[in-house]
Amino acid sequence: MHASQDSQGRLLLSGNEAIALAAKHCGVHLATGYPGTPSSEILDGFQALGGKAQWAPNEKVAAEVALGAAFAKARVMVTMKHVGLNVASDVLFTMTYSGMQGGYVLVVADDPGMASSQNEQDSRRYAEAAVAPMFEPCDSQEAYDLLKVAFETSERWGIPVLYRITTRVCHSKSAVKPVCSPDQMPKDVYNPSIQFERNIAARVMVPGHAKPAHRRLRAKLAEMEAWNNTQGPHRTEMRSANVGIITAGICYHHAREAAPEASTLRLGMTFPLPMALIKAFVAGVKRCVVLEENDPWLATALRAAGLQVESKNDAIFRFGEMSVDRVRRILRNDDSIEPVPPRGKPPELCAGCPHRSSFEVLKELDCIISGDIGCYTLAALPPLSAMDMMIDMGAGIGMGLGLRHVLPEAEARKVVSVIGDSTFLHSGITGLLEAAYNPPPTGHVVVILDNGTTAMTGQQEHPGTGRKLNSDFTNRVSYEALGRAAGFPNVLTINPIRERDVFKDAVQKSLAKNELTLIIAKSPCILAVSHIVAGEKERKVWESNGISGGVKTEGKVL
Ligand SMILES: Cc1ncc(C[n+]2csc(CCOP(=O)(O)OP(=O)(O)O)c2C)c(N)n1
Ligand code: SF4
Repeated sequence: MHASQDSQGRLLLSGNEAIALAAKHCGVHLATGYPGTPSSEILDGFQALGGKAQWAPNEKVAAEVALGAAFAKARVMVTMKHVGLNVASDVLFTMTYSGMQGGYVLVVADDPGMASSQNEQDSRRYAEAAVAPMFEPCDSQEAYDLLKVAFETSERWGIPVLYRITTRVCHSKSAVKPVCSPDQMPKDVYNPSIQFERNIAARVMVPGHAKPAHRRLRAKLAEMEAWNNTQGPHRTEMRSANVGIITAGICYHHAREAAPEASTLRLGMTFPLPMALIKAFVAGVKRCVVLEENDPWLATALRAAGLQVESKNDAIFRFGEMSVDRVRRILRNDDSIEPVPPRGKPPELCAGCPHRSSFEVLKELDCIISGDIGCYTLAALPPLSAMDMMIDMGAGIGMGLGLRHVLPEAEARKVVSVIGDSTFLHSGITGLLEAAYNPPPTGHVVVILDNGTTAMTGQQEHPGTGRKLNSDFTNRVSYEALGRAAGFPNVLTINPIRERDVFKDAVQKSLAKNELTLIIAKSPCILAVSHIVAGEKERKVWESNGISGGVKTEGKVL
């Protein structure tokens, strides 16, 4: 037994830790993804357990790397936050057609209430739109147990499976009894012979192949629904016949606490829905209430199937997380205004954060700042109030270019696009290409805030840090070389703290030119500085040993 297991063999794990352990016990060959709260710890956990885990530059690439591996019969897991699925959706919508020969589970972490996200979109809509089966664990034990069922479903139907978790499931800790100790492997672990077998018609999605693939997909869907009705991972708990609650995910636990006497149908697989099972449950109770966070997706589907169910008042409860108190209110049809929770202290940049200096300068120069997502988005809040827009990862460059194209010249000259290093590599590179391809008449100024890490989501490595998820050294991208290759005539690397005046002068002069300028504001995240500085020293040894073979950075070493 593992040291941290109790006398009954249980471990205290968060949902993310439970998924990492389940991935190990499911024999996952490769886990990949892009960081995003609340999903980020899954890959670190899997790697700590000895699994092969890696960060991709973005979610789409992660999903595609995993697909290639699954074409060779591997078991693969991809992790991301809900908005990451927007980025990966292009591959998702067609890999449900092509299918795969290995097991493919895409873990997507929704953030109802937007604890750390720019929206509270509902990933269940992706399952339906892309025709991908979806599982929704309600706690750490289910997060562990259902992953195996998800892989088996994927392999049985040759289809990618979405594994939807939410903030509370990801981060709450509860007891998990694994099938064996974390340092062992189950006896029945999936162990295929990894190999590539050519099947052009199944994998090259030209119309002639995609048309029959779409029909195959719909047929699979019907089969999966039949299976889900009779063998799906659901739990019907009949208590009082007066009230029944249909739910999934964390809402199940809220329902149990708020209404212990109510009967419950807890769905483990929410797409395709087990409609026959649901109909039988509805028929067995006098009043049936659907409990769900976010969109009224489940309630709408049940009503469309002709079922008379009650649901939350979406004018109130569509926004934010579900809670025990909210469930009580929903059950007693209480639509009164909710008390406003006390306002917490607003987040702020750390003392000594290099982003502070960059934004102070841009503010002093009265720039119009087209921003992006990362720690530096905090510059939008008082006292700096130095970011004018932020929508999605990578958008800062495109939005800045749009402003430059239409604003009167004097205003256009003030526009600067500011983007973090991880965000630039995630989806800013194409914005850089757009700038070079369609340069505005006044040119443009792009500032990459290179703090040597993905700070906002917990200091993950990325292709600009030159280290992999497991901290091994690897190739390191050169922003300077990228800028020049794209066609930027002016490329500068400046430390915005130590060379504040140089930085200010460079921005000022660049704004006055009708040219494209890329400024790399290079200074380490204060929380990661010891890791970065120590890494630079070790890297020199690594490179001098001739192991690199990669592109050496032209930037200053700090
Ligand atoms: C599509 C998408 N994926 C992931 C995230 C989560 N996320 C927000 S900002 C960010 C990266 C921040 O790193 P960086 O750009 O280097 O800025 P820093 O936080 O280091 O200042 C990530 C991964 C997101 N918001 N959207
Ligand atoms: S974690 Fe790093 S990048 Fe983020 S605010 Fe703190 S010092 Fe700045």
